[in-house]
Amino acid sequence: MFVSSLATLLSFATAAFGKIIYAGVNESGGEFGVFSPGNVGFGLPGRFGVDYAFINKTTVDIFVDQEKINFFRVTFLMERMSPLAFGLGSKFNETYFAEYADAINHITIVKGAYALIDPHNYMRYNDPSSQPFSGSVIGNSSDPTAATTAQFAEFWFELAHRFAQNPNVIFGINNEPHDLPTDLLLKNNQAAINAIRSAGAAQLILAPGNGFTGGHSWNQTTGNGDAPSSEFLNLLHDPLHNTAIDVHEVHIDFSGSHDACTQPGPSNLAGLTSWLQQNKLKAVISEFGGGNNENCFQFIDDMLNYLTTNDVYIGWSIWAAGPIWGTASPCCGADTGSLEPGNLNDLGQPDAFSTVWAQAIRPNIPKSMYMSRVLPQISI
Ligand SMILES: *[C@@H]1O[C@H](CO)[C@@H](O)[C@H](O)[C@H]1NC(C)=O
Ligand SMILES: *[C@@H]1O[C@H](CO)[C@@H](O)[C@H](O)[C@H]1NC(C)=O
Ligand SMILES: *[C@@H]1O[C@H](CO)[C@@H](O)[C@H](O)[C@H]1NC(C)=O
Ligand SMILES: *[C@@H]1O[C@H](CO)[C@@H](O)[C@H](O)[C@H]1NC(C)=O
Ligand SMILES: CC(=O)N[C@H]1CO[C@H](CO)[C@@H](O)[C@@H]1O
Repeated sequence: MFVSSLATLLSFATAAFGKIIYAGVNESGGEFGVFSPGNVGFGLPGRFGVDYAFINKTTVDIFVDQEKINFFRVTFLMERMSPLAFGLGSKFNETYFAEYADAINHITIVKGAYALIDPHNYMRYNDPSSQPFSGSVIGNSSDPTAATTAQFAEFWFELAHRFAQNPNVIFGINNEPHDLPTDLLLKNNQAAINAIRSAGAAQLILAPGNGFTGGHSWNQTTGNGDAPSSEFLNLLHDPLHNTAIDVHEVHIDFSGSHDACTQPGPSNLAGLTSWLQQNKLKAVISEFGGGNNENCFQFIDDMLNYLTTNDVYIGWSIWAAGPIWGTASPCCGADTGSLEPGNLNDLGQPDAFSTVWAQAIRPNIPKSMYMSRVLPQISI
């Protein structure tokens, strides 16, 4: 008892004085309904509320009002925002955009929290049927069907322009790029930053690395010998010095299928932490997770404490809540369920909101966070 209350006191003290600005959850669902290997175009454009959905406003309200989090990562699919018939660029599906904007506006304007815009595309466009592996890499000049870096910039200019006046919006350039030359990733990231700034949007940008933007492999080659993210991401330039690094430390065991947590966050993030310090950069861990067991609760607690005590980290969001997970598990073992409040797991028991969230996340939610305020500028 003494040990645990001391731990609580210590975590309260560090949380209160730490530098975590954003803490929250992934809202995943806008990218759903397209998985059908080889079946290009399956699920496009899709039916809102059936094939895909962004948030449940009632559960977002629970997260903000009761759990006091201030950060939601909201996924969408670029092939729905920029339909294949138009190509990647500034011509949007206005229906899909309006549905997405309604979710973002609820989080940011109604609730006063922050929303991270997440094109959930692995730096690929034109075939999400076997994500994360299908589709042409953006800017691949050897692939005549690939969208160009210039088109990616047009897409970001348009999207950023539409949210430029909302200070609670954060721009995530893309979800989990992988298996592409790291210099091409740098080029695409830089094109997005330039486009966002030229659209008059000054908000925080999060730039992802290669290798599914894994923190544990930040200074290693990934894929088929692609150069380490650490050799390129420090070359980004943001004229407003308001770009941070987007890192995923998914499930702590790096896999959605295992319920055991075996990869300690602190040691796996050590190389990234040194690199961030050396380059005077900040990072947000926008995806991580763990199963419904004491071992994972401890791993999550250890990682969140590590983020709190290393001020290069400014935020985190766990994977995942969302309106249409049902009894499925976004990660971490079939029986864990999602983090959506009020849902059940596949065994008909309360889902991870009652277990993982209650045991490992709620105690680590910083007690003082910025809400509805213009934030200090940071990095790059
Ligand atoms: C736009 O999205 C809506 C909703 O999914 C869909 O009904 C419509 O067909 C889409 N339009 C285009 C041009 O893709
Ligand atoms: C680029 O396209 C070529 C031709 O389709 C392909 O062989 C190559 O693997 C692609 N590169 C990447 C990084 O996807
Ligand atoms: C990456 O960082 C880790 C931790 O600091 C270090 O042990 C390792 O040698 C580094 N690897 C490379 C290739 O720099
Ligand atoms: C939204 O969440 C509330 C609270 O858990 C639930 O009662 C409601 O059924 C949900 N709505 C949808 C459309 O899932
Ligand atoms: C850490 C984490 O769980 N990230 C998830 C956020 O949502 C996207 C959208 O599905 C997932 O792919 C990530 O794994």
